[in-house]
Amino acid sequence: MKLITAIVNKEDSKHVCNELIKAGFSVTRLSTTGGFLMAGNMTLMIGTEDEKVDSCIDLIAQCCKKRTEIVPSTTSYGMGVATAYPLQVTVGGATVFVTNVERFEKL
Ligand code: 2BA
Repeated sequence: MKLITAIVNKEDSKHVCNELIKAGFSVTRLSTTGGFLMAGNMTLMIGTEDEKVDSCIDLIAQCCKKRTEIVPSTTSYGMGVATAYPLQVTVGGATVFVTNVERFEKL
């Protein structure tokens, strides 16, 4: 068995969850915050059989779009002189980790 941990954009999370549930996967949704942008995202935990991992990842890929975010950034020239400029960052579709599950119990 594997645990798939997928970090997805908040805007995609409802759609991706609905599709995963329709396809028979069990999903837990956690509200999380990206360390770089400090913006909210969603982390999905999906426990599934090894042979279903690829179809789960394919489904996530179909539902999650890449987005461009503009974040404010600054460059310092020393002596208290700094310039602010917008920085373009590409986020997603999804960041996915697949880990082995040693033991799975429902008690
Ligand atoms: P954030 O940490 O808020 O990162 C948002 C986007 O900012 C990232 O998109 C990436 O394009 C950029 N970024 C992140 N750290 C950067 C850095 N040190 N320098 C320059 N640009 C940087 P994604 O790669 O698609 O990641 C989306 C979210 O997935 C991340 O939000 C974070 O919550 C999570 N994530 C991504 N890689 C991770 C990892 N290796 N471990 C844990 N969480 C990860």
